[in-house]
Amino acid sequence: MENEKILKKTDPEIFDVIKGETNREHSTLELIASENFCSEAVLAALGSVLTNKYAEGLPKKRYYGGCEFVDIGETLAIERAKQLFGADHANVQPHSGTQANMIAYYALANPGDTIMGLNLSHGGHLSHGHPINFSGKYFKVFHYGVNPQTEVVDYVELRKLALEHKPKIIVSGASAHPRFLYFDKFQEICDEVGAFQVADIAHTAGLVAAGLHPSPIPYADVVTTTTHKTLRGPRGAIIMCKAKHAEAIDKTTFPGMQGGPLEHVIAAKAVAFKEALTDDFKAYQKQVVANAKALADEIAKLGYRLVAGGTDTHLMLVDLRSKNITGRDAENALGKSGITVNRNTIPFDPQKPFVTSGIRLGTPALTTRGMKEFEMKKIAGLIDKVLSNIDNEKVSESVKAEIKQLTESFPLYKERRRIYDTL
Ligand code: DSN
Repeated sequence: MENEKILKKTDPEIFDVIKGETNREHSTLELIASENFCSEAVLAALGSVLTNKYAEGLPKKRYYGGCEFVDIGETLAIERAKQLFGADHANVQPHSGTQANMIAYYALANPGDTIMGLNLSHGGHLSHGHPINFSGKYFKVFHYGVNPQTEVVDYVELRKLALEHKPKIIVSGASAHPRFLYFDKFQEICDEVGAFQVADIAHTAGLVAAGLHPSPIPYADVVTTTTHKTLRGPRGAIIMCKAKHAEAIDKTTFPGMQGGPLEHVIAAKAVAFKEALTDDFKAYQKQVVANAKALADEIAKLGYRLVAGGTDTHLMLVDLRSKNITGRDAENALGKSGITVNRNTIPFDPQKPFVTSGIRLGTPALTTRGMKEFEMKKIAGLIDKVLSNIDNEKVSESVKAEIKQLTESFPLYKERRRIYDTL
């Protein structure tokens, strides 16, 4: 309360930004698959004096004095990450998922070497070798894709391409692939062609930690993940690896790619990992997956085609072509009614990436609010109502009213909002 008062007095404009965003998060339905709502404990660590400290280096091996407390915080984060995923080694300093991937590539390969990653338009990620990203500029890239029939990663094509191009690294991982990825299959191919496997589990990390998605840890040389998606921690990333790569990963992180670590974020990562080690977190992840299945089933019943026929995970891709709507129009119409989604290319999309034929829906954030299968079915109906009546103000207003009821029944950051309202 005191902190908020001080902020309001010092900078009322930024106070209003934070208040507005808190209210937006509470009053809308967040279906962006890569977003979530972290706990008050995580927020408390983020907003702490740990932001003041320079701590280049690693715990007990720093280039600055006065690191006795941040050393404890960072060691807790490292040990908890290792325990959560069963990893040999963890570095908790990467500022973002893309930066974690950059560190992984530079630790294992040299600029100009060949890497392979999943095509962005088939569900990959910019940092998996897209030509406009550092990964596509500094490495020679060959992309693999999904099978046109099954729309899941085509391991046969991947093996063929890998044998042909002999990559130094094969990146396994995706940001829009609704079915399981099998890291053991990736590893077989890596072993055959002498490549390193870098698994990017940014999307599924929470599911992996809860044992609900195959883990890359026994196979991949290096595993990267963000900490703010299904893991429900602060915005940031970590890298895990086999013991033999520990030194290269640590040195490439600092001094190779980064300067001072963000110790306030690292402390918040430690808090999130502690939360993720509980049975409650496992139950939460189970519900995330159950909710995704319920939402996908209902969306399919309403006549939409789902890429890869459904989902094994927290997300799904909806092909809107049968309804004659583009992803861009759907994202805009849903947004106006209070349902936040992102447009997304579907495999072999005839539309440009700025327009797209699909939307991506994910359940981590709504599940954090306590919503279950019943609400997912209702939300599928609301999505269909909006998409079947684009530009119909009356329908949009009636959907908004239903969303208000729903969000009031599953309040978010209630105490925080109450305090903001009293100031
Ligand atoms: N932007 C993230 C996502 O939405 O999946 C990936 O970086």
